[in-house]
Formats: sequence, structure tokens, C-alpha cells
Amino acid sequence: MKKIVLSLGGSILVPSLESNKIENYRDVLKEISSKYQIFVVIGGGGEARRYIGAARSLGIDEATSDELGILITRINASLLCWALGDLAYPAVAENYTDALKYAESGKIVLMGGVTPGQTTDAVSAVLAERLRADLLINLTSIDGIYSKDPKNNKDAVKFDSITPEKLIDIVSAGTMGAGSNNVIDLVAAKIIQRSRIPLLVIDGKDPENLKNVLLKGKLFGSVVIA
Ligand code: U5P
Repeated sequence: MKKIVLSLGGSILVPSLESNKIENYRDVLKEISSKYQIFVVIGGGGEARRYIGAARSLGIDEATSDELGILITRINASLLCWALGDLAYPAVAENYTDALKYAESGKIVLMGGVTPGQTTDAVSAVLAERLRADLLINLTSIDGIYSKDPKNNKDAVKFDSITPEKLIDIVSAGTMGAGSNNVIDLVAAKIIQRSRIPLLVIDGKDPENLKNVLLKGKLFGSVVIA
């Protein structure tokens, strides 16, 4: 079975606790997990950013603020994990070796953050490298990779396909602090470059997009390939 790692933003899965997409993603993950071995790395979303903001205003340093972010990613991952019931290994992996062990169950494996100084994008890239995954998919709030942040720059250009080197150029221009929001973090981009694992960036707001790519063979978003 092909191994697919999904990096699923917290703001995609849980925009708020009241209106979350967990049920929709549960249905899609159920379908795709019959064809692929699936690993899902969940981000912290707005909740992590709120906690990090509160920590900063208390004078707590960035690395310690990151630890708070990691806790929230694990809470989000736990919610999806337990919502998946029998389809998922019933614990969130806290390191890569555990994720590999949990995968022996043949079930969907869930993971959140691991260590300060990065985001869950980096976790998903390292996990993909450890697994020799066939594909890494980043499900985010924009529909691909742009030359600049399209939310603030009207002249941003979307790329259908770029090299890992070009990706590094683009993300190097971004900032790096706890809770930072780039299309993908620099650590992840560097791992993608060295591992040569293809990355697909698609809009995750509609969970059907994942099905369209993996089950219907439709190609959209942006692909990073060496
Ligand atoms: N975080 C880390 N290390 C990880 C994953 C996450 O420090 O391995 C922290 C960062 O502060 C990040 C926040 O911005 O948790 C939420 O994760 P994400 O939604 O940005 O991926």
C-alpha cells in the first residue's frame, strides 16, 4: 500500500470547536484509508495561536510558547483520533519511532507536534522521510503555493509545479516565531529538498479535495517535485 502523510492545519480541522470539520474528515479518511496507508499530522490552529499570544504577553519565551502550541496540536490530534474510533491507532504518536510502531497496526496514525522551533509542517516532512512516504500532502487554507502571501499581495502568482529549491526561496522570505503562518515552514522545505519526497499543497477547507486527488486522480493545487 502506498504511504501518504497528510499535514492538516488546525484551522482547517477545527476552525472553532463549535463548527469543526472532524466529521467530514472522518468520512474522507475512512474512504482513502482502504486504498492507502494514512498518517495525519494535525496543527494547532487558532487555539494554539491564542495560547501562544497569552504566553507572550506574560513574558514567556518563544521556545516555551512553542511547548504550549505542541500541547494544543496533540489535543486536536486526539479529538480526530478518537472520533475515528477503530479506524485509527488509539493514541497520538509523540515521536517518529512511535508513529512507525503504531503503523504496524495497519490503522490510521495520528501525530501532533514534537519539539520547539518548528511547526507541524516540519513534523509531517520528517515523518514522510522516516517512512519513505510516496507523497506528502499539505492541506491548508489557500489553494496552493504563491510567489508571495496571496492574502496580503494582490500581485502574488500561483505555481502549478516548483522545485524544492524554489520552495526554499519562497519560504525563506517569511518570519519564524511561535505560531508563525507560512505556506510551509523552512525546516519542512529543507527536509523536502533532501528527501526528494513529492509535496502537494491543496486547499483543505473542502475535505472532498483530498478524495478528488487520491481517489479520482484529479490534479490541482501546487506540486513540489525535484
Ligand atoms: N510547534 C512546535 N513544534 C512542533 C509543532 C508545533 O513548536 O513540532 C508549535 C509552534 O509554535 C507552532 C504551534 O506554531 O505549535 C502550532 O503548530 P502549527 O499549527 O503551526 O503547525
